[in-house]
Amino acid sequence: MIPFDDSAHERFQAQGYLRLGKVASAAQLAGLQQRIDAIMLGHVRYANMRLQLFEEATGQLRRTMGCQVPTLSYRRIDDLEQDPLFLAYMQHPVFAGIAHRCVGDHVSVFRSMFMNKPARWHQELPWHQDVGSGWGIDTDPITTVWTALDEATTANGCMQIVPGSHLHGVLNERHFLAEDEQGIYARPEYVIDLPASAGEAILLHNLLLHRSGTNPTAAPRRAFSATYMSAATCTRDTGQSFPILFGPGALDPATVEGKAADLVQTFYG
Ligand SMILES: O=C(O)CCC(=O)C(=O)O
Repeated sequence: MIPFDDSAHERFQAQGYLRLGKVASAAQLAGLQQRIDAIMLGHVRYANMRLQLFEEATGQLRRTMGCQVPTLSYRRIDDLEQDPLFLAYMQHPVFAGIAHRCVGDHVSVFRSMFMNKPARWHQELPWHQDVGSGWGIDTDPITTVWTALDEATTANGCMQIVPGSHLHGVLNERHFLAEDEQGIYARPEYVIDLPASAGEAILLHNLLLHRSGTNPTAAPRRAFSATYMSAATCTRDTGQSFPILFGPGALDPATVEGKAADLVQTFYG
């Protein structure tokens, strides 16, 4: 694990990403791996949790509220800050230090999101930045921690990034890059693979260009990402703020309750 000192902060600002090492203990990682599978299989249930299901019959992605089908093929799950194990991980002292330095004393989470590439997953995630007007919030966040829950390799669709691309600013308000923009900003010679071992955490600038490929292997490639931002950040339509991770009003894993229904009606991000 590397300390987030001045030199680490400078490297993050210059490159747009920083390997943080294995922040979770082996026991904590095993807990997160087991918990996410238990959520997908409906053994641990949250009524107001948004899941994205891949339906093999139609080849379409469909959102469900709460687990409606027990399967390890969910593509994405949001609202994980209501789960005590994921909340405790997001509040790890290493992340508290980073959030304090990059965001401030009062920090909320925009999305606490499981991203899955189930076994034999044939869809690519195109080049994008994690900002844009489509997110519907009044300030673009800049710090996301992405954690590999399984080893991510070139063979199973690890992330690819363009180091330094965050310095271009917002390239496309619609989140994904258009083809001509890819030809300018994500030329093959600019791209590096970002393999990671299970439990490894990587700090990503939200403006950093990233994508990931398919997973033709027989095992899933699971990951968890959390976006830390100022607690003052609100949705543009309703003025809704987001769950607090650090500072006054912060959620506590010992007392956290299921998320309120009115916080999951509209999808931001
Ligand atoms: O895990 C991946 O493949 C990509 C995740 C991603 O795009 C994100 O966390 O913003």
